[in-house]
Amino acid sequence: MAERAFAGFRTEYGGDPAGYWVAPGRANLIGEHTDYNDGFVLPFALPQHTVVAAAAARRPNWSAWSEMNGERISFDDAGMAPGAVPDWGAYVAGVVWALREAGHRVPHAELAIASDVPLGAGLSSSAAIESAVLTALADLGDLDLPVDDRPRLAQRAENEYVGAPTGVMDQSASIRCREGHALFLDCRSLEVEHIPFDLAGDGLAMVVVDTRAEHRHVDGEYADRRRACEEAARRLGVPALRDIDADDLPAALDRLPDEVLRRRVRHVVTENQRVRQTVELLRSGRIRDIGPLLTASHASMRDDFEITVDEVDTAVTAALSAGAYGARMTGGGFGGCVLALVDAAFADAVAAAVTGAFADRGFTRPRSFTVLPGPGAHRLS
Ligand code: GAF
Repeated sequence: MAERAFAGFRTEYGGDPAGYWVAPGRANLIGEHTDYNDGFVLPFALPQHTVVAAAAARRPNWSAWSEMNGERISFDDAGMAPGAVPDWGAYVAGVVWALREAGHRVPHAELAIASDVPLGAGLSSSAAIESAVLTALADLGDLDLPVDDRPRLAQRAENEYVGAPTGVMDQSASIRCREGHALFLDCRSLEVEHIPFDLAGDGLAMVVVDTRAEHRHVDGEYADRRRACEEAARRLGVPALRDIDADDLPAALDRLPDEVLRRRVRHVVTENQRVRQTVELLRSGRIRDIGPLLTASHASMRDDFEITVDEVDTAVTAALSAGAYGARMTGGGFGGCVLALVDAAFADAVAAAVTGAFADRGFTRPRSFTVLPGPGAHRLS
C-alpha cells in the first residue's frame, strides 16, 4: 500500500514524499456503545490499515489525494471551516481543523492516501484516515502533541467537522493499540492497559465476517441510542451510565419510566461488566473462556440495544453452530462485521458455515478473513 500511496503522490505532486505514516482499522473485541457512556471498551488494531504519504507543501494550503476515488481535494486556511470540505475530504480537513482549534501550528502539506480497510463495514475506515493524517501532520510539523492526547483531537474532527456523534473508541484504537494486545480503555479517564491477546500462540484464530449487510438508518439510529442513554443517565441522576454499578441495576431499572430505556440501560451496564470480565480472563491467559461473554454481548446488542440485523444474527448463529467459542457483531451496528473466536484449525470451516447459512437465507455472499492484533498508528519510514 505504501507503493500505491507513493505512486499517487508522485503523479499528483511530483517529487518524493518526506515519509509514510500508517494507522489501522479496528475490531472491537467487546464493549459496544459503552464509549459515549464513559464506560469500558476492548478493541484491537487490525492488519488492514491506511497509509499516508506526505510532505510539506510548497503552497500555503493542504492537498489530499485518495486512491479510493482517484480524487484530489485542496483547502486553505480560509476554506476549511466545518462543512466547507465535504465527503471523504472532511476526514482530512477535520483533523487539520481540530489541530488548529487546539492551538497547533499545522504545517501545510501534500498527502496521498491508500487504504485496505473495508469501507462501511464497521471496521473504522474513517478513524484510520483521521489517525494516519493526524500522525503524519504531527510528525511533519514536529507538533508538541503527546500520543495520549491525539484520540480526542481525532474524535473532535469526527464529531464537530464530519458531524458524526461518535465516542472516542475508534480513534483511540487506531492510535494507541499495540501489536499482540487488546486495548483496555477507560473512556472517562482515557487510561489504558495493553492486555496480551496472543491468539496464534494459543492455536486460536479470530474470524472476521464482513456480512456486507447494507447499513440501514445507521446515523439516525446511532444518535437515537446515544440520546436514550443520556436521557436515562439524567433520569437516574448520574453523570453517565458508567456510574450505574451492575449490583444496582435492578433498582435503577425500577426507576425508569419505559421499557425501551430499561433495555438500553441494561445493555450498557451489563456490557461494561462483560468488558471487565473479559479483561480478567485475558489477564490470566484464558482466551477460550471469553467465548460465552462475546456471545452474551451479542445477545444484549440484539435484544436490549436492538442494533443488529438479520445478517449479523445469522452469521453469529452459524459460527456458533460450527464450533466457535463465541461470536458477536463488532462496531456500531445495523450491519457490518461479526467476530468469531475459533480454533485456528476450524477457521475455514466456520467461515464456510457462515457462507452456507447466508446462501440458504438468500443474503449477499459474505467475505471472511482472519486477523491478529496489529500495531497502532506509526511512521513507516
Ligand atoms: C462506532 C463509534 F464510532 C464508536 O465510538 C462506538 O460508539 C461504536 O460505534 C459502538 O461501540 O464505531
